[in-house]
Amino acid sequence: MGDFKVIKNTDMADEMRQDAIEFSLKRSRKTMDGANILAKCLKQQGVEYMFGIVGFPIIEVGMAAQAHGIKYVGCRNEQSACYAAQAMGYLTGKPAVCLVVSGPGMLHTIAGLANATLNCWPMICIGGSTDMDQESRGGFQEFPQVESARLSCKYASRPTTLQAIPVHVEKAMRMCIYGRPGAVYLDMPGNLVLSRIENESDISYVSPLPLNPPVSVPPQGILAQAAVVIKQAQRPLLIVGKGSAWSERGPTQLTQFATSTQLPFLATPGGKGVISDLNPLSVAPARSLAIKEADLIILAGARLNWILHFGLPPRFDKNVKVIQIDICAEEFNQNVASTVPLLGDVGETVELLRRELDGFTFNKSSEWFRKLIANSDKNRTVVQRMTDDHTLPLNYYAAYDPIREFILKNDVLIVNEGANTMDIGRTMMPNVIPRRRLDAGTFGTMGVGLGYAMAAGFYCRDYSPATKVLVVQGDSAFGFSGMELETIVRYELPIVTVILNNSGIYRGIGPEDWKCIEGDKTTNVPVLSLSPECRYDKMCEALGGHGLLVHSVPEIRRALNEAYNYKSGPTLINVIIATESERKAQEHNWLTRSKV
Ligand SMILES: Cc1ncc(C[n+]2csc(CCOP(=O)(O)OP(=O)(O)O)c2C)c(N)n1
Ligand SMILES: *[C@@H]1O[C@H](CO)[C@@H](O)[C@H](O)[C@H]1NC(C)=O
Ligand SMILES: *[C@@H]1O[C@H](CO)[C@@H](O)[C@H](O)[C@H]1NC(C)=O
Ligand SMILES: *[C@@H]1O[C@H](CO)[C@@H](O)[C@H](O)[C@H]1NC(C)=O
Ligand SMILES: *[C@@H]1O[C@H](CO)[C@@H](O)[C@H](O)[C@H]1NC(C)=O
Ligand SMILES: *[C@@H]1O[C@H](CO)[C@@H](O)[C@H](O)[C@H]1NC(C)=O
Ligand SMILES: [Mg+2]
Repeated sequence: MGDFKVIKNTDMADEMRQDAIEFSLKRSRKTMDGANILAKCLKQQGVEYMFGIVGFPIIEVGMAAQAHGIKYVGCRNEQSACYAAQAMGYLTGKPAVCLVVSGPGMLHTIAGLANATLNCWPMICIGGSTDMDQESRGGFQEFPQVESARLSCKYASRPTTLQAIPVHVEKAMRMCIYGRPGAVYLDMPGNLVLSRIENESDISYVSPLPLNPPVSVPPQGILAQAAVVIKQAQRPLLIVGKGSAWSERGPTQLTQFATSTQLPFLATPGGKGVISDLNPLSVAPARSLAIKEADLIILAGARLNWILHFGLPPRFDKNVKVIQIDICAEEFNQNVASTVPLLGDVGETVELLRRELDGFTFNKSSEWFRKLIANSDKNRTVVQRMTDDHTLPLNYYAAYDPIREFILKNDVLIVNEGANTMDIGRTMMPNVIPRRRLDAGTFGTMGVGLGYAMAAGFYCRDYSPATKVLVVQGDSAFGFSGMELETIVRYELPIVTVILNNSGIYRGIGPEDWKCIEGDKTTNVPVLSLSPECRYDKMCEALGGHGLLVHSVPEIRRALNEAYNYKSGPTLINVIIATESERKAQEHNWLTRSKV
């Protein structure tokens, strides 16, 4: 009797399962769920890439995204996914999406969102969240996500009905890419992901947003004022920032402007390559002198924040005039009064300014120019001396020499992070075209490297196949997201990572000294130290990639060539450098003071 009942129940369960499957198949033909409406809107609005980690309640969103033709990249940590999405937005000019789960997943993206917003890079983060009817009742991974995102984003919103999704997606696109770019957050409650609408005609889709933001330029009268100020300047300096790289025709127009005016220029880290670093008008090696003595700076899409020492004494002249060109009105008069504020697209504005200058050229035989060139040459001599010193373990400059040589011979997209590794890398690795350098940027964020590298890897694969991705990281920086090597292996990206290993943050201690540490390591190991026996190259091999351990300049040179012959995945080159290899002495230490 009992047995019969069990069998009967099983039959019934089977039947019900069959019914359920048929029902859902039938339903899915006619109806649309939130996940699919969201994916369809993202695709319509031009989203091409999605980086993320799935789980409750957004697995269906990831699946729907793939079904609608969006490329999905599964990462190992939400921070990296978020960094990858923003770098992709910067490289392609089209926002990418970072897809994450509720609560901790979403919170792991906050550092990345802040990074994108401070850095003015566009991206959309989509976070799943607790079902709305469980809110404030202790729902699974419940957290005030929209409020949490708001401080780190330009904009945050949550659709509450399926019909509202298209409007929220279009606005998310618009907010992250129009005006000054930044991050936006879109919250997707679990119940909305799964709920269905019987007839898709009840959804009004929004037509795709034009991805080239509207362009504005300053009035002619103000351009004329700027031209007068430029002609009067004795010691002018053009400073090219990341905004110039973002402006659609910025790189061409800035290069024309420099060529036609013959003004000496410097680039911020994000502005490197807008005008080639190899252009003879570059006075990068004389940066300190140039900013200290300039009587006029033309600030093209750069901010007077910490990277430019706030534009203030002692690094700048207290009477320096500023012709500022920016897309964001709120940025004018920040820290230093703008002598002439030029509000508009950087490239288009510079183009009008060039016409206004009507053939004016700065005198290349002037005392100012000669002084800058002499100072540049002097600095080059100092650097050359360190570069030529091949004593083992290598100093940073010597380790960078073969890397520089490689970059000059190839089209390379550089990812660079660390402290000394990045600061020295900025001067040792030239950029000849724009958007070929991704570094810890305005926020100084460690851990961005491999996420940026993934974006760079897919970007090169899909848009620029002849370009090679080269990551140069400090050993500490690598540690933040080293596990993403597995992601890079999984997607077979031929990314080469060079680790400049000094066994620590800024500096470490070598294996001999390490052995001498006695007693409790928590009290006796210096706070800057990392493990001196760490074989990061073996880690890459263990995950399915290729690993090389090198010590000398010829070994680095050989390793770089060998690495790019290994085309089906990542190579990690572990370069042992001196634990005490510091930067050359700086005249002003206030940006490096916490490092000494
Ligand atoms: C998210 C984050 N955590 C901590 C820091 C502080 N910090 C600045 S540089 C750095 C690491 C520098 O060491 P490494 O990457 O090995 O480069 P090195 O200077 O040794 O070449 C750290 C941890 C940071 N900038 N960002
Ligand atoms: C869906 O709605 C449209 C417009 O309201 C209507 O023409 C169509 O017949 C509906 N389809 C179904 C299957 O109900
Ligand atoms: C160039 O050299 C001068 C004088 O030695 C020094 O003060 C300055 O910091 C150097 N500039 C750069 C960019 O290294
Ligand atoms: C440029 O400057 C040099 C040095 O001051 C001067 O001799 C020369 O006449 C100037 N040339 C022009 C065209 O002003
Ligand atoms: C974000 O990442 C970019 C890319 O390197 C970096 O330049 C910037 O400093 C970072 N910004 C923040 C706010 O972390
Ligand atoms: C890192 O460098 C130190 C010396 O600076 C060395 O002792 C250690 O073995 C290196 N780690 C490796 C190879 O991963
Ligand atoms: Mg280090």
